[in-house]
Amino acid sequence: MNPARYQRSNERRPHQVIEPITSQRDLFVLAHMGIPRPDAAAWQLQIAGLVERAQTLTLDDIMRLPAREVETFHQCAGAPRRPDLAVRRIANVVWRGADLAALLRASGVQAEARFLWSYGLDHGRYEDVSAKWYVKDMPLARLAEGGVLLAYAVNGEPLSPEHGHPLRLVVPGYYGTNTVKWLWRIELSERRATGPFTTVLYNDPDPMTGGTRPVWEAPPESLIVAPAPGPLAASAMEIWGWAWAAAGVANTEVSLDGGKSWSPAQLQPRRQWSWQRFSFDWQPSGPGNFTLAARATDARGAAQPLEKARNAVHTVEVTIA
Ligand SMILES: Nc1nc2c(c(=O)[nH]1)N[C@H]1C(S)=C(S)[C@@H](COP(=O)(O)O)O[C@H]1N2
Ligand SMILES: [Mo]
Repeated sequence: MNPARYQRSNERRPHQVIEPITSQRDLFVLAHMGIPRPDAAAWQLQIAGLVERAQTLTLDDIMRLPAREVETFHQCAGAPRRPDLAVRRIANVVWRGADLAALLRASGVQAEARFLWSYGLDHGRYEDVSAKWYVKDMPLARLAEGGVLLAYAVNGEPLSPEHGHPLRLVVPGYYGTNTVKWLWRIELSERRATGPFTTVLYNDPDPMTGGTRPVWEAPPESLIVAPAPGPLAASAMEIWGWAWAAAGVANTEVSLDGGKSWSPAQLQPRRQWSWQRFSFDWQPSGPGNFTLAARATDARGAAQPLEKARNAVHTVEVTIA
């Protein structure tokens, strides 16, 4: 691995997240233990565990399968053990790859299989844990909803080393932590994976059950792109940004008073699992300080909390001269 340590780079401020499709060059990089740099010619993917026929595939084998493209938001959940912190690390990309559900159907899924484990080539230490590999899991039932890819390209370009070359898992609607980069093994199991990234990390308290809940699906969230924080002229303007949710966003609202009162915003439809643009025309009533806020509600009726959540409401402080 090079480097063999935690990587976080290419972070952007909300008002910089303007382009509808995030180029690979602008995409944030998150890697817990470092960046492995496998030789694509020697690399292989194993499909194992509760399948009728275990398989080993080369990159050529995977690239010969029918190619699928999926547009989806790509979001880092933030600190693994801080469900109360919103980091707003968000992008929207088009992944290209092979359909994992079709490949597994061809391998034959055994009846007892419930979870899909995915292994990345990276290993080592992250904070107080150490791992032989980066291993994540997901419910096998998610495959039936479609869009789960073995991706080798993003926005038409091959994956760069930082973004998972030669292959990564893509689970549209799930937080980024589940999109395993440098993928080398898929394993079907009756139970959840046992490594640190699915046990001590990335399990949030669940108020509904009193237990914990894996950081899988992304709840509704939104980000104000414009205006940027700071001084503004007293002229008419558009308040706009992006909204997204695993289930799709059903409506968005804007507040001019820090979330005390809300007005409906206009919302564009989503494409596959893409983020959705919202906008609100504002004519400031006069000079003063305003706390702009946006709130998304998803297709299941869940809304963003005001604070203390990964998906807490984003606010922007502006001053009208
Ligand atoms: N193998 C591996 N895959 C990984 C990670 C990792 O540390 N190792 N980090 C995850 C996290 S937390 C995020 S947010 C996304 C980031 O993907 P990107 O760097 O391509 O934007 O990759 C995920 N996949
Ligand atoms: Mo992340």
